[in-house]
Amino acid sequence: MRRLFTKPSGDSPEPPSPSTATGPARPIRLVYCDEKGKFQMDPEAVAALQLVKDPVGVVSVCGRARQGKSFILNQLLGRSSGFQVASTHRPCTKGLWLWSAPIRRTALDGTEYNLLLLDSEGIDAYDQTGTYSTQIFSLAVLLSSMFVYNQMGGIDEAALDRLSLVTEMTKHIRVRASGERTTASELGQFSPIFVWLLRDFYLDLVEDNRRITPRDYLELALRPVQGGGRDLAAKNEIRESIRALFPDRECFTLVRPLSNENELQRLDQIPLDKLRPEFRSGLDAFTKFVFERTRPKQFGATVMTGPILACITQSFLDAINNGAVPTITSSWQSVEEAQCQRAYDLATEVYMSAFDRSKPPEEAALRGAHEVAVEKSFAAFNDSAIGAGSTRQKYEKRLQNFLKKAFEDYKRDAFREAYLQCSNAIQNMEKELRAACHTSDAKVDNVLDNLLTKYEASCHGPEKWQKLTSFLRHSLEGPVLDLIKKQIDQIGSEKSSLVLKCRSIEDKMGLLNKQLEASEKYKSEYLKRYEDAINDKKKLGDDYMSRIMNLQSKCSSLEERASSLSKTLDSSRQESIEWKRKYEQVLSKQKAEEDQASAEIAILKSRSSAAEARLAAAREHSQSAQEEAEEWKRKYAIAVREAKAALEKAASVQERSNKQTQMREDTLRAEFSSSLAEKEEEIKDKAAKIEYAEQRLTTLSLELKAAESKIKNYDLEISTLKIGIKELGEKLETANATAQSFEREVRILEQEKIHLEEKYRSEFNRFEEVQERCRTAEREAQRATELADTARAEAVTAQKEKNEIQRTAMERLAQIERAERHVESLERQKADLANELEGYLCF
Ligand SMILES: Nc1nc2c(ncn2[C@@H]2O[C@H](COP(=O)(O)OP(=O)(O)O)[C@@H](O)[C@H]2O)c(=O)[nH]1
Ligand SMILES: [Mg+2]
Repeated sequence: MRRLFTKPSGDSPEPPSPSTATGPARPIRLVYCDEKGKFQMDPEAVAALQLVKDPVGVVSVCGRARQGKSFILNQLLGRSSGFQVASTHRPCTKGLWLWSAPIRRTALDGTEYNLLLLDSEGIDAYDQTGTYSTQIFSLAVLLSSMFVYNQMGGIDEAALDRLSLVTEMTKHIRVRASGERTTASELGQFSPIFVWLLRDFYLDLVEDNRRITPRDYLELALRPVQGGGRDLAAKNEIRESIRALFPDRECFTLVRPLSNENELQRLDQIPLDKLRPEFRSGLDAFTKFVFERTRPKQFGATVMTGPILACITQSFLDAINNGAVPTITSSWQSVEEAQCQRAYDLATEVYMSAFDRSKPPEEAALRGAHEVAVEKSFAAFNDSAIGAGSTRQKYEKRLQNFLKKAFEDYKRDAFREAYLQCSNAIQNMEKELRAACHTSDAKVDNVLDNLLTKYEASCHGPEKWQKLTSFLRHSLEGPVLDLIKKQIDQIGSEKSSLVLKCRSIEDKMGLLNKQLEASEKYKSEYLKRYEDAINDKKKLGDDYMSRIMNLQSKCSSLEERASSLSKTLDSSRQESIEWKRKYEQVLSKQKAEEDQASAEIAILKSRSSAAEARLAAAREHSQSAQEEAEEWKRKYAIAVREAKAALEKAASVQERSNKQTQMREDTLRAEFSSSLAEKEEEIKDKAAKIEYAEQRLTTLSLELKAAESKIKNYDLEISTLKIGIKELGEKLETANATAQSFEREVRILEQEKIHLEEKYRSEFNRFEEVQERCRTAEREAQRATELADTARAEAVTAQKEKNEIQRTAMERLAQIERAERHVESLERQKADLANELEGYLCF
């Protein structure tokens, strides 16, 4: 549900100000009666309606006060509170109230629309004459798609009588502005669906012992009453007018919602499920009917929208306030007129702002911009305009005329301005061209190109090319031709100087080519020499390498031999040391033996001394025994003999041992001396060998030294060779550098040659280009002359056509004037007739 307005000001019936245009949904005054008794529209409601651009369907509920109208409207809204449900006699502000939030609905045929609910207040509350009630009643009928007449109880004579307001309505509304009084059936064509809602209905709907529907009940009630009498005619008239006014009608009955009287007073506070089921089902049927059958209100092709509703309400109120009778057709027409006028104003504004004034002033571009703006303008018009009849067509036509005129005016101004611009530009171009032709280095094609590009970009309009053509013709025949002739002369002289230059360059090139050949020859010779030197160097290198290898191998074999000899020397030395050690062993052994012999001798000496001692003892004993006896002489003699023998024996033993020792010594000596001699011999031999080896060694080391000195010599030679190679390399490098510098020189010379060739070619091309431009300029001059001729011929034809059109236009104007005069006379006739008719009516 859309919400349009702000919070209501509580219970106060005072309308909120239009500035509070947002907020929760609530009832707002649509129409009220001011202090002067004039009907007014509340600006807030108007503003709210202006926002509802889609089609609207209007359901209004009318009837006497305090009969549950507001309650039933709240049920349609699906709310317990909405429109004020009053339990007292305090009436709300008189008039029509609108629920601020339209209900978005889709009709059975798929049409989307906004459902607006209208509540009527104050009908017959204070109205003694009934005029006010009738006016509100009429207004509600005129504005609604569905008109609900709410009433307590059944349809009886009193109820019908109360509805006689309806018959009153015909006095208050007219279908057309002129003509007779409008009948109820005429009004019926514009009537809403009529629903008679009967509240607290208690009757059984039975007729001739069969159940009937509320609709049947309504139809029965509206059936003419049979009989006679004055009242009867009045009764039937009421019935007749209701039937005529509401051809599409329906009736719904609702039982009393609750039996408790007190609770009935505050029905809006009782939950729906506490109400009687019969009431609830009746309410459902009624709600369903309202939602299904309501359609957007329509008049002819114009579908009611929020703004139209506001507009038409105002139109009806104006009529009522002026004491006139609201006229449906005129009101709708005035609404259509106003809406179409607004649409027209808007469309013209849209056209003026949408027209792209930045487009160049050329027919096609301007027409394109015009068409775009026209499309937007018509879209704006169609968005706002209503109806499909003559009013709309009239405004469409006016809009078309306006657009056409606006476009023509704009085009004329734009073309005039463009013409002036072209003329100015051409004048400037002439000046510039003349100035350019007089400069020394004048390049007329450049100047012309620049001028033409500038002209093309900045100048527009239908005369653009004609002006340019005449300018070109004048320029080409005048200053440009002179300049070109001058240039051709210049180029001729330039060409001959270039040819001369070219020849000298060719000579130079021949010389340079020769130099190049010589240097190339020199280069190849040098390269050959360089290669030979390299080969020699390689050979020498190889030779030296092989010699070095040989020497190295010899050296290594000598080293091997020296090492083997030193090994043999070492082993001989080892052997001689061994022999020395053995000799020392033998010597020590001999010494030991000598020591043993001397020890034995010492022992023997000690023994002999012991024997001498014993002999001395014996001698003492013999002396002692001399006294004793001569006997002992023999013993003595024996002892002497024995001693002698012992002495002899000792001497012989000593001799023998001495001999033996001597012998042994001699043998040992002999043995030792022989072995010594042997060893000495061996030593001698070894020493000789060593000597020989040493001699060899010295010879070998001498040889080694010689080889080393040789190697040194070789090294020296190698280093000298290396220096030679280095020198050769350096020479080679310098030769390379010279060759490279020669090559560079050659390249520079070649580049010079290419450059000179290019220069020659470009000069040649320029010469050809100039010739070509000359030719093009001549051709263009030719073409420009042709174009000028064609343009002249076209201008003549256009002039003829213009004359023809002017003539036709004059004729048309005369026709229009005639038609206008005819229309005026017809209108005068019509006015006369109207006056006559009015006089007749008054009469
Ligand atoms: N008896 C009866 N009272 C009702 C019914 N609907 C509403 N009322 C009560 O009637 C009083 C007036 O209701 P309201 O909707 O303001 O009537 P309005 O003046 O016609 O808009 C309130 O106290 C409601 O509670 C109904 O169907 N039957
Ligand atoms: Mg009410």
